[in-house]
Amino acid sequence: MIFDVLTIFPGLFASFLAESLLAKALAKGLLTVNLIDLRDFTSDPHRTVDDRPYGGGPGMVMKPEPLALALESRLKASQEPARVIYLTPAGHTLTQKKLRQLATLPKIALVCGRYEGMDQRFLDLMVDEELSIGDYVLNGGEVPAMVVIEAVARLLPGFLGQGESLIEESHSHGLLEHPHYTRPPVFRGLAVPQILLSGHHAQVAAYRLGESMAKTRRVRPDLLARPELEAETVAVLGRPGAPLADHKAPQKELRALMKTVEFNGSTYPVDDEGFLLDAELWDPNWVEMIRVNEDIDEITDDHQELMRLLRAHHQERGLPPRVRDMTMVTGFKLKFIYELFPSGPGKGACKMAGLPKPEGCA
Ligand code: JCE
Repeated sequence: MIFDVLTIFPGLFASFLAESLLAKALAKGLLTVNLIDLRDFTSDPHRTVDDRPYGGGPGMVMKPEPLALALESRLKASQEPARVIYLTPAGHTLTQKKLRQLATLPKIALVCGRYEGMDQRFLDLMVDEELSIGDYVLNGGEVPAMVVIEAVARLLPGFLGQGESLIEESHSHGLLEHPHYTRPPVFRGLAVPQILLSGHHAQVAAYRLGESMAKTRRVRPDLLARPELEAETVAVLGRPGAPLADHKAPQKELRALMKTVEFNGSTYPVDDEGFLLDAELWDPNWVEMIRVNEDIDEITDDHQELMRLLRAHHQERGLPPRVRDMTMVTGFKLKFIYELFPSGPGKGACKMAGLPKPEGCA
């Protein structure tokens, strides 16, 4: 993919193209950006690119000759004619759909205006398409051209890792993004929503879809106007204005209640009975801490196997196994579980395995 950028400010593009994923894509040859300085296509000593508007009025207009000569010089430089796009607040609004079309083209010339705009005859003769990046006015087309380059580049095969591009497809269901969280599990009194720590993929996906729908309804209800989305959103959230079900109500600040424990320099968020709240943080150091607390002499292979079985069950179901199911889930006799974990299957085994407290546990 080749971009030719026609501008009187090529310097504006230098750091934009020299950093980040875009720089990598340019280095890989995934795309090429040719910067063309319109002043190189003037023939007067002052390198003049603008002139006063016919009919009067404030401001200046870009002269057509340097623009036309610059485009024609690019035509000579390669066989392939470019799709010529002029960025202007008077253009069609750029959409992701439009960007997907642009990403299939071999060559695009982006014409950046300044002043009050271009001589209309250049537009009539040489421009294929006028695009606006949104309903606001900038001082020129350079920032809009960068927007087009960046948004097209990330659609090119190989720009994002293979995985990421697939993710993009499966997530572009026309809704706004769900919230994201990373470590630490508690930040300034706000905890990460419990469901995200559970390790249960189906429940996480359902939670995120609900959050996306709620956000979209709040911020961009216009995006829900498609009938299939409308119906699905009502199915998940109920009618607009209806109170949210308890389990879907936004989790506010019960968060400050979360405790942490520290062991050998690691900090773990726990509930008030000491069960680990973030399944991701489970590690040998946690196991060692519980071993000491539970007064167990040594972690044996049987301890390890029991924990593996409990964790597998939790992964699959999203819930820790209930104590009454523990024999069935693990194949271990209850008496043997008590020998391994003298305080029992819930308090000892689930806690050491990094699971939440199971239902029916004393
Ligand atoms: C531009 C200007 C119109 C007064 C060349 C603005 C595109 N989405 C966009 N916002 N702004 C632009 C844009 C693009 C090119 C030019 N101006 C300034 N435009 C009326 C001033 C000149």
